[in-house]
Amino acid sequence: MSADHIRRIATEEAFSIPEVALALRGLCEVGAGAHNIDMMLVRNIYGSGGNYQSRFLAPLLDLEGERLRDMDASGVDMQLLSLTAPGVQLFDADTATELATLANDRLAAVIARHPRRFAGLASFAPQSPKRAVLEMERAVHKLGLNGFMVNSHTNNEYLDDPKYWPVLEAAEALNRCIYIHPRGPSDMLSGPMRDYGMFAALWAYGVEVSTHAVRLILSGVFDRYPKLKICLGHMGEAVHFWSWRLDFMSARAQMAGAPKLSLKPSEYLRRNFAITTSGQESPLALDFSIRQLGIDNVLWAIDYPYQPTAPAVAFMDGVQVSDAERHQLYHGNAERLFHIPPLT
Ligand code: 1WB
Ligand code: MN
Repeated sequence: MSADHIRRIATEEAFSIPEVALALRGLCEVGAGAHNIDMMLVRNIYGSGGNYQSRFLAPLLDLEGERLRDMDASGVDMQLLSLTAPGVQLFDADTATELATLANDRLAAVIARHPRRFAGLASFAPQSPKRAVLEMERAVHKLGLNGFMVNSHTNNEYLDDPKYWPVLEAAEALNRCIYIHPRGPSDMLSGPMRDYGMFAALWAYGVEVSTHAVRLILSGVFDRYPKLKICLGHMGEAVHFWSWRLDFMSARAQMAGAPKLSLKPSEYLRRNFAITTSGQESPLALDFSIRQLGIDNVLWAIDYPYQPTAPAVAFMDGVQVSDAERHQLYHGNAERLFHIPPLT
């Protein structure tokens, strides 16, 4: 690599393991949740029969072959890996806890073999908050993983629910960020999303996660856990675009009885959130995001294998920012937020 190469750390990069893929295929075979949006995706990717999305299965399961060649071809130094959506969140608590543990072990093993090429976000099973906390502690202290990944709602519940506060408390205490990745929206949000291909990345994913983020903000959990950091992909799922309106309307909502907040929503967005550019390669949206959230809170991502690598690199190489800012976007912020050792 040339002397002026900027380290590139991609921060929302998906993988799976055969055991999780088989368990998801098992859900298809028993006909689970036939009308559930996640099951539409699961059938597309893991079901037998083949579909336009089934081409993702092989690259998800591959870690050390084509994935590394793809990274090399575009000068991507490191992928921050995470178990792909819906992770373990469709399973019963025991299965989910077991599969999260297995996926985290596998992740740690591949990072140990390629410490300069991979870092990883640990999975946990919110279905059992108590065991989730134990796994989060193990993932950081024993496995050295870099943060956490959760695929939005769990059985239609969001992390502002007090039953999940131990998970938020653990992330804050461990000083590791929780990345909230999309999955099919919860039941009440799903109805209008079934048509026109809207059910996943096209539209439904963003509605699901932006709703999750706004619930967290308005519930007041960031007054309870002021150091908690949440990461959102897809250019922040557009939540920060709503800053002014969130501030204005939440003041009204508080006067009408909503929980009292010590900060404005826009202030929590700057203090408690970071966003990545996964699958959202608009220079205009990036420029707005940097100005609204601060350069420290914006990180580069590809969304491999769902998005092609080369255009994601071309996007970040081409945006009009200073050299120092490009370094932050490409690697400095990821190193700080995800505890990835800087190159010496
Ligand atoms: C797609 C994208 C499908 C993602 C996924 O299924 C995930 C898609 C789990 O583009 O069809 C993703 O992570 O962005
Ligand atoms: Mn993704």
